[in-house]
Amino acid sequence: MNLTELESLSQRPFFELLQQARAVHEAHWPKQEVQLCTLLSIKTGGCSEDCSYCAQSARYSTGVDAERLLSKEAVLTNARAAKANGSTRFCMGAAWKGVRKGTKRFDDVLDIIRGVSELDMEVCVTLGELGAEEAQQLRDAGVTAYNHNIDTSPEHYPNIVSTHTFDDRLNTLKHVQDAGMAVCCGGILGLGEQAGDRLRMLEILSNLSPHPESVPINVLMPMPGTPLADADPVDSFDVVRMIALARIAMPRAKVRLSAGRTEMSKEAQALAFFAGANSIFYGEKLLTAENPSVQRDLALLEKLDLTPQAPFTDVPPPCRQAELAEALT
Ligand code: SAM
Ligand code: DTB
Ligand code: SF4
Repeated sequence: MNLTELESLSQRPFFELLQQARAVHEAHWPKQEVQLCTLLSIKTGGCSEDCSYCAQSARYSTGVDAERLLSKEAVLTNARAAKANGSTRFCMGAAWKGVRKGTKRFDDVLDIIRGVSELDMEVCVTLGELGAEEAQQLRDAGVTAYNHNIDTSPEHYPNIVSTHTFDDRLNTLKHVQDAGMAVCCGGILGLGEQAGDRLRMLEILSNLSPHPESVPINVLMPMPGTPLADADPVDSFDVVRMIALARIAMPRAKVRLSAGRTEMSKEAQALAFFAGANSIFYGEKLLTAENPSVQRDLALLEKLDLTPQAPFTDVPPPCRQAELAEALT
């Protein structure tokens, strides 16, 4: 979708926009299901980058200490617990600028991934920048999706981060696609952006070819000590609008109502599901921040007659990925 189309959609009255998004949602996702994804920070804090929203940057005093990479056993224990709780996608995050092949830490992560990929869950990682070879090795180890957000518009990005560029982000996304992993890419609301920046972000996401398999829409969780600690809160109706626009612009994407649900009422979240959200982060913790409890989320889904989505609904499992890649060569 181009910016002009997104602008005219965004000017529609709230309920008309919601109705249109609902129609697209029902045509593509008729099953009333929500994907449950569990996050685990496998390497917390001490990051070289200066993303002004992030508690894990070493440049700010946020109270988040730098930790070492978790052991494979610790990660597998968390992954098994997530599966037992009903989660179907396990997402591992590391506070790194990126990874390089042949380094010990990358080899250790590949080993962790091989272990998690045996648990029959979708395996997602977010490790920062990747080259073509790193992407290939991740895919071979069993990663089904790679999360790498563009976060905001290219115009606003330099106001938020100075240690890497928007184009660096796009390059990594290209390597992820070329390696045959699903792309998980979205952004954050509340970074001091204008309404037009949000539309530009959607324009870029929806013009990735193919559009991302999943699109996390995060709401800034202001982190004490970061430059955005005192940012203005985002109105929940604006979050719902963004979900509706994402649903219309990317009909086949899993649109994930991501960070910031702790600040949204049950009713606002229900509207977001109505508008096209069909995925959440599930479990008490995001990376460093809080998330609603499992009990609370299961109760909400039950009230809304929504059921958890089975794994591999739209992402081929690792074995199929390898077959598909071979068939293409
Ligand atoms: N270091 C990797 C990277 O930057 O791609 C992976 C981890 S990073 C924490 C993953 C994503 O979390 C960011 O791109 C951003 O969208 C989201 N995020 C981080 N801090 C956040 C915050 N305080 N509020 C909302 N979303 C946040
Ligand atoms: C994404 O878009 N949101 C997640 C995941 N991808 C890695 C991270 C949210 C982080 C929220 C702040 C924190 O926990 O520190
Ligand atoms: Fe580092 Fe990622 Fe946080 Fe940026 S968002 S400071 S790259 S962990």
